[in-house]
Amino acid sequence: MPASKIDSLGEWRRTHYSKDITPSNDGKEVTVFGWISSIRDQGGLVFIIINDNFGIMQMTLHKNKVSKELLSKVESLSEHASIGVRGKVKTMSKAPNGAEIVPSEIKVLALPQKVPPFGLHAETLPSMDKRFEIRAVDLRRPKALAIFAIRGKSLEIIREFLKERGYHEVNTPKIIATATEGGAALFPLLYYDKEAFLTQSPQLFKEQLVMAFEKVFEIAPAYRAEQSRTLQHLSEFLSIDVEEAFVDYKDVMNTIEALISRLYTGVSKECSKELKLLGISKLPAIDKIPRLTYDSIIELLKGKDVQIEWGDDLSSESLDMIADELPSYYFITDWPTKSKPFYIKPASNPELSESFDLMYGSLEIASGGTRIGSKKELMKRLKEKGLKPKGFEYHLAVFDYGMPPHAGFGLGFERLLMVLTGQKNIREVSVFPRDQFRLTP
Ligand code: AMO
Repeated sequence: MPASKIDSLGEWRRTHYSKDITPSNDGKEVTVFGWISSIRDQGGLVFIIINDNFGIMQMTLHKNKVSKELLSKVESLSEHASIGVRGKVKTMSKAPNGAEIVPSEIKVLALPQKVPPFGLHAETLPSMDKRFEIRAVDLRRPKALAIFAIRGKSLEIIREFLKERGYHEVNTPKIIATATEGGAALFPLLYYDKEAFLTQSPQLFKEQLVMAFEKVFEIAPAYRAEQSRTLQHLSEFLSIDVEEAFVDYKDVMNTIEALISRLYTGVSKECSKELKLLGISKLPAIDKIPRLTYDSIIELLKGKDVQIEWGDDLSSESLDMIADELPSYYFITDWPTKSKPFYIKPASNPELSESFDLMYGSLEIASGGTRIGSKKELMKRLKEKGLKPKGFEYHLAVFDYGMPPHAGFGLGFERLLMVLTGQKNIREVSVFPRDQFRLTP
């Protein structure tokens, strides 16, 4: 594209956003900026949809009423071009927000040199890998924008909910010395001259922090070197971690229930346009989430064509069968102690633990439990799990000073968003997903 076709920004600055192009500003002179998501040439009229930070606005050009210069500029435009527009707001019931802009001047600020291998509004898309090579452009699709509007709003609602209830937001180190989540693999790294790892979970930090803050939460990335490529695993995901003193796992499940309920009400209210765009006419109201013990799940599986012994973790095959009967949210509680990490508290029958997983059909959304409060017991459980207490000395040390009873949970935010936005692949709800085969962009 010849450089002469590109205008400089110069002194132009935005006076209004798309959300301000409404009948209440009828007649007002405005300067707006954005990128073009659609152009329709209908004989004497050209309709251009411009996207900005707050949504979309329409610019309408009457070909026989504008200067040659303006017309030739408009003819040079295509989807994805970035432009600035000066013009007057005019009430127009069919336009987004009930008004449009009739331009007097246009600045062409960036023109695409390539046509993306997918249309912004296309129903069928090329493979995800192809789209993700230019993810920033892919994110301009209205459906992707809707997902991330819901993602942003959900985070806001969750933070607000936790803060209202008195949880302190904390940030803990992401470079750590020892593993916490047995099964999940670590990413090793060189920390000066020592081996260190990227954190799998802020588990031990959040537990320690209840000593001082009593109620804490953290929203931060967690890293898992997942060896298989699935639709629900990322190597880097956003973990919502909550920990609280003087409660047990049942109280924590109540908190999750209230959190999910608030999230659904809030997203329904504030993101109805985005949900509709994603084909979701209405989110259900979530009130009580059923609680089923691990034992009852095993009973349920007994009549089915699946091999499972008491004490086994639930295979994806088993989970699919459970999902046929429990397609929405439910908790699986009181897991066998041996299937849970060392910090989970065994129940009065020590074969069982005070633990739960929050499920949505076959998808695990969160897990948590009551924690062990005594150093002696924690050391015993570490050994039973084949871990060396020496590696956890820094953690065990604080238990000498009186650790209050406490409980908490960790929730995979992208998985929750998959459910909220109806996505089958977790990568669609992450701006730049990381998996075994993707380290760029
Ligand atoms: P857990 O290992 O079950 O528990 O992880 C908590 C939640 O994190 C999500 N999750 C993932 N999401 C995307 N990609 C992954 N690779 C991935 N791995 C896990 C899941 C899961 O339920 N410390 C405990 C929590 C606690 O007890 O407080 C923990 O990390 O949704």
